[in-house]
Amino acid sequence: MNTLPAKAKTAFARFDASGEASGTAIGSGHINDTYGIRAAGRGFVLQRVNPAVFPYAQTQMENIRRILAHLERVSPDPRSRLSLVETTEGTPYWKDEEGAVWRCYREMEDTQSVDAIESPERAYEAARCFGRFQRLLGDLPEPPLSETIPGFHDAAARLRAFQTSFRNAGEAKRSLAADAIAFARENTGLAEILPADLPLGVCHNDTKVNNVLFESGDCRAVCVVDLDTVMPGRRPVDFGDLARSAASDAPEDCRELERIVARPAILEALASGYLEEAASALSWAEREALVDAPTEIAYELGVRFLTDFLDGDVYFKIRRPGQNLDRARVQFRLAEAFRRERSLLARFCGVS
Ligand code: GN1
Ligand code: MG
Repeated sequence: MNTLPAKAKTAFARFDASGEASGTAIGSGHINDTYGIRAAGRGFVLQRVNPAVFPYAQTQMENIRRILAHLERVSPDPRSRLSLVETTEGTPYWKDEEGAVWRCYREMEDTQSVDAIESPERAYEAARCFGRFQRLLGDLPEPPLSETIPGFHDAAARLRAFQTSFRNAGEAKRSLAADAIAFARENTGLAEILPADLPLGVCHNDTKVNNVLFESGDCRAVCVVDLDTVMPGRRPVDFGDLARSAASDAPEDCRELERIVARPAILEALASGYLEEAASALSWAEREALVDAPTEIAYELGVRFLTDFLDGDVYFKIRRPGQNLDRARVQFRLAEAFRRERSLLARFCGVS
Protein backbone atom coordinates (compact mmCIF):
# COMPACT_ATOMS: atom_id res chain seq x y z
CA MET A 1 0.00 0.00 0.00
CA ASN A 2 1.34 3.42 -0.90
CA THR A 3 -0.52 6.26 0.79
CA LEU A 4 2.51 8.32 1.68
CA PRO A 5 1.60 12.03 1.74
CA ALA A 6 3.65 14.28 -0.51
CA LYS A 7 5.29 16.02 2.46
CA ALA A 8 6.54 12.69 3.82
CA LYS A 9 7.84 11.72 0.37
CA THR A 10 9.69 15.02 0.11
CA ALA A 11 11.17 14.56 3.57
CA PHE A 12 12.19 10.94 2.96
CA ALA A 13 14.08 11.94 -0.18
CA ARG A 14 16.47 13.82 2.16
CA PHE A 15 17.41 10.53 3.82
CA ASP A 16 17.35 8.15 0.88
CA ALA A 17 18.32 8.94 -2.67
CA SER A 18 16.87 5.75 -4.24
CA GLY A 19 13.69 7.59 -5.26
CA GLU A 20 11.57 4.47 -4.74
CA ALA A 21 9.80 5.17 -1.47
CA SER A 22 6.39 3.68 -0.79
CA GLY A 23 4.65 3.56 2.55
CA THR A 24 1.85 4.61 4.84
CA ALA A 25 1.09 6.33 8.15
CA ILE A 26 1.60 3.97 11.12
CA GLY A 27 1.52 3.97 14.91
CA SER A 28 -0.87 5.20 17.56
CA GLY A 29 1.22 7.98 19.14
CA HIS A 30 -0.66 11.12 20.17
CA ILE A 31 2.02 13.67 19.26
CA ASN A 32 4.27 13.02 16.24
CA ASP A 33 3.40 11.80 12.71
CA THR A 34 4.96 8.41 11.90
CA TYR A 35 5.31 6.65 8.52
CA GLY A 36 6.46 3.14 7.67
CA ILE A 37 8.41 3.25 4.40
CA ARG A 38 10.04 0.71 2.09
CA ALA A 39 12.70 1.77 -0.35
CA ALA A 40 15.15 -0.34 -2.32
CA GLY A 41 14.15 -3.45 -0.35
CA ARG A 42 14.75 -1.92 3.07
CA GLY A 43 12.37 -0.67 5.75
CA PHE A 44 12.40 2.73 7.48
CA VAL A 45 10.38 4.64 10.05
CA LEU A 46 10.10 8.31 9.16
CA GLN A 47 8.81 10.79 11.73
CA ARG A 48 7.73 14.39 11.73
CA VAL A 49 8.37 15.75 15.19
CA ASN A 50 5.51 17.95 16.39
CA PRO A 51 7.07 21.42 16.75
CA ALA A 52 4.31 22.68 19.05
CA VAL A 53 5.20 19.97 21.59
CA PHE A 54 8.96 19.74 21.04
CA PRO A 55 10.29 23.24 20.34
CA TYR A 56 13.97 22.41 21.00
CA ALA A 57 14.50 20.01 18.12
CA GLN A 58 18.21 20.50 17.81
CA THR A 59 19.08 19.69 21.44
CA GLN A 60 16.48 16.93 21.39
CA MET A 61 18.14 15.26 18.40
CA GLU A 62 21.53 15.72 20.07
CA ASN A 63 20.12 13.89 23.13
CA ILE A 64 18.93 11.04 20.90
CA ARG A 65 22.27 10.84 19.11
CA ARG A 66 24.12 10.60 22.46
CA ILE A 67 21.67 8.03 23.86
CA LEU A 68 21.98 5.77 20.84
CA ALA A 69 25.78 6.11 20.70
CA HIS A 70 25.98 5.13 24.39
CA LEU A 71 23.64 2.17 23.92
CA GLU A 72 25.75 1.04 20.97
CA ARG A 73 28.81 0.96 23.27
CA VAL A 74 27.18 -0.88 26.15
CA SER A 75 24.70 -3.08 24.27
CA PRO A 76 26.24 -4.33 21.04
CA ASP A 77 23.21 -6.31 19.77
CA PRO A 78 21.85 -4.03 16.99
CA ARG A 79 18.32 -5.26 17.70
CA SER A 80 18.46 -3.88 21.23
CA ARG A 81 18.33 -0.22 20.19
CA LEU A 82 17.07 2.08 17.46
CA SER A 83 19.39 3.18 14.72
CA LEU A 84 19.15 6.62 13.12
CA VAL A 85 19.53 7.16 9.39
CA GLU A 86 21.42 10.32 8.50
CA THR A 87 20.33 12.61 5.69
CA THR A 88 22.23 12.37 2.43
CA GLU A 89 24.12 15.42 3.72
CA GLY A 90 25.20 13.61 6.89
CA THR A 91 22.94 15.36 9.40
CA PRO A 92 20.72 13.49 11.92
CA TYR A 93 17.52 15.28 10.88
CA TRP A 94 16.00 17.54 8.23
CA LYS A 95 14.04 20.72 8.88
CA ASP A 96 11.23 21.49 6.42
CA GLU A 97 10.09 24.92 5.20
CA GLU A 98 7.62 25.15 8.07
CA GLY A 99 10.42 24.58 10.58
CA ALA A 100 9.30 21.04 11.51
CA VAL A 101 12.01 18.44 12.12
CA TRP A 102 11.95 15.09 10.28
CA ARG A 103 14.08 12.13 11.29
CA CYS A 104 14.39 8.60 10.10
CA TYR A 105 15.12 5.28 11.86
CA ARG A 106 15.94 1.91 10.31
CA GLU A 107 12.94 -0.38 10.61
CA MET A 108 13.29 -3.02 13.33
CA GLU A 109 12.25 -6.03 11.27
CA ASP A 110 9.87 -8.71 12.52
CA THR A 111 8.69 -6.68 15.49
CA GLN A 112 5.27 -5.50 16.66
CA SER A 113 3.93 -3.08 19.22
CA VAL A 114 0.78 -3.53 21.29
CA ASP A 115 -1.57 -0.99 22.82
CA ALA A 116 -2.78 -3.34 25.55
CA ILE A 117 -1.05 -6.11 27.51
CA GLU A 118 -2.76 -9.49 27.35
CA SER A 119 -0.56 -11.56 29.65
CA PRO A 120 1.78 -11.35 32.65
CA GLU A 121 4.57 -12.70 30.43
CA ARG A 122 4.31 -9.71 28.11
CA ALA A 123 4.04 -7.30 31.06
CA TYR A 124 7.22 -8.78 32.55
CA GLU A 125 9.05 -8.45 29.22
CA ALA A 126 7.97 -4.83 28.69
CA ALA A 127 9.02 -3.86 32.21
CA ARG A 128 12.36 -5.62 31.92
CA CYS A 129 13.01 -3.78 28.66
CA PHE A 130 12.31 -0.34 30.21
CA GLY A 131 14.24 -1.30 33.36
CA ARG A 132 17.21 -2.33 31.26
CA PHE A 133 17.02 0.92 29.29
CA GLN A 134 17.17 2.87 32.58
CA ARG A 135 20.05 0.76 33.87
CA LEU A 136 22.12 1.03 30.69
CA LEU A 137 21.66 4.79 30.54
CA GLY A 138 22.51 5.13 34.23
CA ASP A 139 26.16 5.66 33.33
CA LEU A 140 25.67 7.93 30.32
CA PRO A 141 28.75 10.18 30.34
CA GLU A 142 28.32 13.85 31.37
CA PRO A 143 26.92 16.40 30.64
CA PRO A 144 23.30 15.67 31.62
CA LEU A 145 20.81 15.34 28.74
CA SER A 146 18.91 18.52 27.86
CA GLU A 147 15.33 18.88 29.03
CA THR A 148 13.17 18.48 25.91
CA ILE A 149 9.94 19.49 27.68
CA PRO A 150 10.59 21.42 30.91
CA GLY A 151 8.41 20.28 33.83
CA PHE A 152 7.19 17.25 31.89
CA HIS A 153 6.36 15.20 34.98
CA ASP A 154 5.75 18.11 37.34
CA ALA A 155 2.27 17.06 38.41
CA ALA A 156 1.74 20.19 40.55
CA ALA A 157 2.52 22.40 37.54
CA ARG A 158 0.12 20.29 35.42
CA LEU A 159 -2.53 20.96 38.03
CA ARG A 160 -1.91 24.72 37.90
CA ALA A 161 -2.23 24.61 34.09
CA PHE A 162 -5.55 22.81 34.56
CA GLN A 163 -6.82 25.55 36.93
CA THR A 164 -5.99 28.18 34.29
CA SER A 165 -7.70 26.22 31.52
CA PHE A 166 -10.73 25.71 33.75
CA ARG A 167 -11.02 29.45 34.32
CA ASN A 168 -10.79 30.09 30.57
CA ALA A 169 -13.19 27.32 29.49
CA GLY A 170 -16.77 27.98 28.40
CA GLU A 171 -19.78 26.77 30.40
CA ALA A 172 -20.60 24.03 27.85
CA LYS A 173 -17.23 22.29 28.28
CA ARG A 174 -17.29 22.74 32.04
CA SER A 175 -20.62 21.03 32.32
CA LEU A 176 -19.70 18.16 29.95
CA ALA A 177 -16.62 17.51 32.06
CA ALA A 178 -18.19 18.20 35.46
CA ASP A 179 -17.42 14.73 36.89
CA ALA A 180 -13.78 14.77 35.77
CA ILE A 181 -13.30 18.36 36.96
CA ALA A 182 -14.71 17.40 40.35
CA PHE A 183 -12.33 14.44 40.59
CA ALA A 184 -9.33 16.57 39.66
CA ARG A 185 -10.25 19.17 42.28
CA GLU A 186 -11.12 16.76 45.07
CA ASN A 187 -7.88 14.81 44.67
CA THR A 188 -5.22 17.48 44.29
CA GLY A 189 -3.12 15.64 46.91
CA LEU A 190 -2.44 12.95 44.28
CA ALA A 191 -0.24 15.45 42.43
CA GLU A 192 2.29 15.33 45.24
CA ILE A 193 2.37 11.87 46.74
CA LEU A 194 5.88 11.20 45.45
CA PRO A 195 8.55 12.66 47.75
CA ALA A 196 9.84 15.99 46.46
CA ASP A 197 13.49 15.07 46.95
CA LEU A 198 13.82 11.95 44.80
CA PRO A 199 17.13 11.99 42.90
CA LEU A 200 17.29 12.60 39.16
CA GLY A 201 18.53 9.93 36.77
CA VAL A 202 18.27 9.35 33.02
CA CYS A 203 14.66 8.32 32.40
CA HIS A 204 12.56 7.52 29.38
CA ASN A 205 9.63 9.54 30.74
CA ASP A 206 7.07 8.10 28.28
CA THR A 207 7.09 4.40 29.16
CA LYS A 208 3.68 3.58 27.81
CA VAL A 209 3.49 0.01 26.74
CA ASN A 210 3.30 0.78 23.02
CA ASN A 211 6.76 2.33 23.29
CA VAL A 212 8.33 -1.15 23.45
CA LEU A 213 8.76 -3.33 20.38
CA PHE A 214 8.20 -7.09 20.75
CA GLU A 215 9.23 -9.97 18.50
CA SER A 216 6.41 -10.56 16.02
CA GLY A 217 4.33 -13.50 17.09
CA ASP A 218 5.60 -13.82 20.66
CA CYS A 219 6.06 -11.68 23.72
CA ARG A 220 9.83 -11.23 23.93
CA ALA A 221 10.65 -7.52 24.15
CA VAL A 222 13.18 -6.29 21.60
CA CYS A 223 13.82 -2.61 22.25
CA VAL A 224 12.50 0.69 23.56
CA VAL A 225 11.30 3.36 21.11
CA ASP A 226 10.05 6.96 21.29
CA LEU A 227 13.17 8.64 22.69
CA ASP A 228 11.95 12.25 22.53
CA THR A 229 11.45 12.63 26.27
CA VAL A 230 14.55 10.74 27.45
CA MET A 231 16.03 13.26 29.89
CA PRO A 232 16.74 13.65 33.59
CA GLY A 233 13.76 12.50 35.64
CA ARG A 234 12.70 10.55 38.73
CA ARG A 235 13.21 6.86 38.06
CA PRO A 236 10.00 5.62 39.77
CA VAL A 237 8.00 7.72 37.30
CA ASP A 238 9.02 5.34 34.48
CA PHE A 239 7.59 2.44 36.47
CA GLY A 240 4.46 4.47 37.23
CA ASP A 241 3.83 5.41 33.60
CA LEU A 242 4.30 1.82 32.47
CA ALA A 243 1.92 0.56 35.16
CA ARG A 244 -0.74 3.12 34.29
CA SER A 245 -0.58 2.12 30.63
CA ALA A 246 -0.47 -1.65 31.16
CA ALA A 247 -2.56 -2.35 34.25
CA SER A 248 -5.91 -2.42 32.48
CA ASP A 249 -6.60 -4.10 29.14
CA ALA A 250 -9.13 -1.45 28.13
CA PRO A 251 -8.27 1.17 25.48
CA GLU A 252 -6.93 4.49 26.78
CA ASP A 253 -10.20 6.21 25.69
CA CYS A 254 -12.55 3.45 26.89
CA ARG A 255 -16.06 4.65 27.74
CA GLU A 256 -17.08 1.59 29.76
CA LEU A 257 -15.43 2.70 32.96
CA GLU A 258 -16.24 -0.52 34.79
CA ARG A 259 -13.60 -2.16 32.57
CA ILE A 260 -10.88 -0.01 34.15
CA VAL A 261 -9.17 -2.16 36.77
CA ALA A 262 -5.57 -2.66 37.85
CA ARG A 263 -4.95 -6.36 37.22
CA PRO A 264 -2.89 -7.73 40.14
CA ALA A 265 -1.11 -10.39 38.05
CA ILE A 266 0.00 -7.71 35.60
CA LEU A 267 1.21 -5.39 38.40
CA GLU A 268 3.20 -8.25 39.88
CA ALA A 269 4.82 -9.06 36.54
CA LEU A 270 5.60 -5.38 35.89
CA ALA A 271 7.27 -4.95 39.27
CA SER A 272 9.25 -8.13 38.90
CA GLY A 273 10.47 -7.33 35.36
CA TYR A 274 11.35 -3.73 36.16
CA LEU A 275 13.14 -4.58 39.42
CA GLU A 276 15.10 -7.41 37.84
CA GLU A 277 16.94 -4.86 35.72
CA ALA A 278 16.68 -1.57 37.57
CA ALA A 279 16.68 -2.46 41.28
CA SER A 280 20.45 -2.17 41.73
CA ALA A 281 20.33 1.53 40.77
CA LEU A 282 17.46 2.44 43.11
CA SER A 283 17.81 3.93 46.58
CA TRP A 284 15.38 2.72 49.24
CA ALA A 285 13.36 5.94 48.88
CA GLU A 286 13.06 5.37 45.13
CA ARG A 287 12.01 1.79 45.68
CA GLU A 288 9.31 2.90 48.11
CA ALA A 289 8.18 5.51 45.59
CA LEU A 290 7.40 2.75 43.06
CA VAL A 291 4.29 2.03 45.12
CA ASP A 292 2.78 5.49 44.62
CA ALA A 293 4.16 6.36 41.18
CA PRO A 294 1.34 4.65 39.22
CA THR A 295 -1.26 6.68 41.15
CA GLU A 296 0.49 10.00 40.69
CA ILE A 297 1.22 9.44 37.00
CA ALA A 298 -2.33 8.29 36.24
CA TYR A 299 -3.67 11.37 38.04
CA GLU A 300 -1.17 13.65 36.28
CA LEU A 301 -2.06 12.26 32.85
CA GLY A 302 -5.78 12.48 33.65
CA VAL A 303 -5.26 16.16 34.48
CA ARG A 304 -3.31 16.65 31.23
CA PHE A 305 -6.06 15.02 29.11
CA LEU A 306 -8.74 17.03 30.92
CA THR A 307 -6.80 20.27 30.45
CA ASP A 308 -6.47 19.54 26.74
CA PHE A 309 -10.21 18.86 26.47
CA LEU A 310 -10.90 22.25 28.11
CA ASP A 311 -8.31 23.92 25.84
CA GLY A 312 -10.00 22.58 22.67
CA ASP A 313 -7.74 19.55 21.97
CA VAL A 314 -4.62 21.43 20.99
CA TYR A 315 -2.02 18.95 22.35
CA PHE A 316 -3.10 15.28 22.09
CA LYS A 317 -4.38 14.13 18.71
CA ILE A 318 -8.04 13.14 18.71
CA ARG A 319 -10.18 11.16 16.26
CA ARG A 320 -13.53 12.17 17.74
CA PRO A 321 -14.91 14.99 19.92
CA GLY A 322 -14.78 14.23 23.63
CA GLN A 323 -11.94 11.71 23.25
CA ASN A 324 -9.61 13.59 25.59
CA LEU A 325 -12.36 13.78 28.20
CA ASP A 326 -12.89 10.01 27.94
CA ARG A 327 -9.12 9.52 28.27
CA ALA A 328 -9.10 11.70 31.39
CA ARG A 329 -11.89 9.66 33.00
CA VAL A 330 -9.96 6.43 32.35
CA GLN A 331 -6.82 7.80 34.02
CA PHE A 332 -8.79 9.00 37.04
CA ARG A 333 -10.34 5.54 37.37
CA LEU A 334 -6.87 4.05 37.20
CA ALA A 335 -5.60 6.42 39.88
CA GLU A 336 -8.40 5.18 42.16
CA ALA A 337 -7.64 1.55 41.28
CA PHE A 338 -3.95 2.01 42.13
CA ARG A 339 -4.92 3.55 45.48
CA ARG A 340 -6.98 0.47 46.23
CA GLU A 341 -4.14 -1.87 45.27
CA ARG A 342 -1.53 0.05 47.26
CA SER A 343 -0.67 -2.75 49.68
CA LEU A 344 -0.44 -5.28 46.85
CA LEU A 345 1.87 -2.92 44.97
CA ALA A 346 4.01 -2.53 48.10
CA ARG A 347 4.35 -6.30 48.33
CA PHE A 348 5.20 -6.68 44.63
CA CYS A 349 7.80 -3.90 44.91
CA GLY A 350 9.34 -5.58 47.97
CA VAL A 351 8.74 -2.70 50.39
CA SER A 352 5.84 -3.93 52.55
C1 GN1 B 1 1.92 10.90 24.58
O1 GN1 B 1 3.59 10.26 21.96
P1 GN1 B 1 2.93 9.23 22.78
O2 GN1 B 1 1.57 8.90 22.32
O3 GN1 B 1 3.86 8.03 22.97
C2 GN1 B 1 2.55 11.80 25.63
C3 GN1 B 1 2.75 11.03 26.93
C4 GN1 B 1 1.43 10.45 27.40
C5 GN1 B 1 0.82 9.60 26.28
C6 GN1 B 1 -0.55 9.12 26.68
C7 GN1 B 1 5.41 14.03 24.60
O4 GN1 B 1 2.80 9.87 24.26
O5 GN1 B 1 3.26 11.87 27.94
O6 GN1 B 1 1.61 9.66 28.56
O7 GN1 B 1 0.71 10.36 25.07
N1 GN1 B 1 3.82 12.30 25.13
C8 GN1 B 1 4.13 13.61 25.21
O8 GN1 B 1 -0.99 8.16 25.79
O9 GN1 B 1 3.39 14.44 25.73
MG1 MG C 1 4.87 6.61 21.40
